[in-house]
Amino acid sequence: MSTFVDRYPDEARVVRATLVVSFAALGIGAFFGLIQALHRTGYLRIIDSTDYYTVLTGHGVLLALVFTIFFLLGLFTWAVTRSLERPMPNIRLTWAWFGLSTTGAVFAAVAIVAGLFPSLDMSADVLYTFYAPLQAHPLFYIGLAMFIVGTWIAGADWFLAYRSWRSDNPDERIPLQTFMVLTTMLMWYLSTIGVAVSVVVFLIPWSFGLIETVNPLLTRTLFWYFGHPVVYFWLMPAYLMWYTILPKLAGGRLFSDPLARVVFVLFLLLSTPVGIHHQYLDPGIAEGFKFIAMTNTMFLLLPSLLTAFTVVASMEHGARQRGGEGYLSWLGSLPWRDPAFTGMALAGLMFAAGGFSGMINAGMNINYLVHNTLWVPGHFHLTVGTAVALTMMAGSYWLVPQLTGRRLYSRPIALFQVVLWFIGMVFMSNGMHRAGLLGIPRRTAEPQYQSFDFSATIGSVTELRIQMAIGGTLLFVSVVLFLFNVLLSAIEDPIEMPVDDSLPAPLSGADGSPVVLDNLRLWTAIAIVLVILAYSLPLASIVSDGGLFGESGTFPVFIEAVYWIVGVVV
Ligand code: HEM
Ligand SMILES: [Cu+2]
Repeated sequence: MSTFVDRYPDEARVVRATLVVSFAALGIGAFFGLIQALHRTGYLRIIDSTDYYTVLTGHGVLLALVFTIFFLLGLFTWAVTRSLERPMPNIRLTWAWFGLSTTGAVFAAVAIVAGLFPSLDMSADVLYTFYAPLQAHPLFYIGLAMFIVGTWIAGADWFLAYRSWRSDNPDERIPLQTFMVLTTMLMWYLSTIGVAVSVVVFLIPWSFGLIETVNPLLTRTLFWYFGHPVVYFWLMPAYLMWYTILPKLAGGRLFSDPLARVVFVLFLLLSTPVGIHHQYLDPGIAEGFKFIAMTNTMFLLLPSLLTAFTVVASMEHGARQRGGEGYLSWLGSLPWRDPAFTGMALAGLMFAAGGFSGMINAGMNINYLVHNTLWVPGHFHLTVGTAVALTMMAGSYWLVPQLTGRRLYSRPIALFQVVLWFIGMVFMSNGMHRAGLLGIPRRTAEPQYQSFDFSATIGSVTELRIQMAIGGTLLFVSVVLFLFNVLLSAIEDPIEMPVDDSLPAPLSGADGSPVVLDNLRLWTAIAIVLVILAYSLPLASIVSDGGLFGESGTFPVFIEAVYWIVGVVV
């Protein structure tokens, strides 16, 4: 028996490198998170309030973009290699995308952190959403552009691996993990076009002073065109682990391979045409377009509910294999002492809660109540901050041994760590959600307005602040434990078989399902049509109102694009 690192030493090296970058970003980003949580609740202030935006930008970019996406780059490389059972076609290309995206991420991080040192005359306090009118140093945008191009090349690398596998296996179904990687990347190519245009055509020339103005609404819309699908770019690696690793850890097998494929195809089709649901309060977009975005968003519930069903069914199957019985008492037969299992299961549980607050965000009228309040970070610390981040940490406890050939330093500490994250997040996100309902704003160093009282119907604002501060502190401690455990694992002595890395076949395999599911060209074509339907009119309207490079329009707007297009046609 051999493990991944023995079979694919070159690939294992790249995956380890991506994880090092990912975890470094996690450590620094979590430290920034702790500073914020203590600063805005007023318990400990080690920075000036004027530096809050710098720290917040560092937190958002390092965690939501660098930590998650580098983990994805490593995980997908591992998944493609092991599921196609062949090395990457050209390991130099693999290192090339690693180098490019790492350099880009470092550039962006340097531009942000430089903001803390006034003598450096460089800053990027533009938050992880980085749209105009906030402006960053060119290095920040250039770094982002390199990072994104790096992910494009990584996708090309995986498609090349697939192509060479396909020429040897013309009639086989695409292995499930590779199928997940390819559909995710197709979605990524489609959606990153928006942010790439925004950064390269508008923000970079603007930050260099080559153009005077930009149309802020246009850069916002191009950002959110990408900003919703990026959510699935965070989630898909977690889904990949829930579908293909979690059932095995639970002691069973994936319930249905075809259902998993359907879910990934649905995400490819539905994630991009909904981004306008982040812009319900933008005055320059007509209500009708917002309404369409809301309807499309509700369809996205379907793949999420299918996932909940499939993953829970697979866990139940595992529990019954281990002797579990009864309607619910099978839950007790799950391997709760395994940190990888427990971390992922708790992450999934939190995701359900995040799904509920997400539905509230998605509703056009309820959104007006919670928009730009602390409710919103409360929501996404459940989704990306727990469903994704905790799954990645938990998954590492199973992955890192295969990538290093060494056993995990401490399972009890690992178990404690994942539970600590769960508890910390219960506190912090409960505090944030409720604070949001009181109207306490997000992205604010000092939300304690003069002569203004936030009054709670249950509990008190002080109680919410304490919850956020305690929760944030527990989360930071959890990250520190995680990093130490992984670091110490890397210097253990190598052993023959550090972890059981085999993955059992699904209960219901791909063979019985329609071949059309594997027709990636067809799904991509439909996805493109849906994007054109959802975005051509709003974009035409935004440009005709405000100009490509900005000029003041008239607000509020009605569906002028319709008149505009009718005018062109007639
Ligand atoms: C140690 C763990 C963490 C702590 C203590 C923490 C704390 C916070 C706090 C207090 C805020 C709100 C700041 C404000 O609006 O004024 C925030 C925002 C945010 N957090 Fe975290 N967080 C943690 C982990 C994470 C993780 C793991 C992710 C994503 C993977 C994440 C992503 C974000 C993002 C995207 C924002 C919004 C930034 C913005 O508004 O531009 N956080 N965090
Ligand atoms: Cu969204």
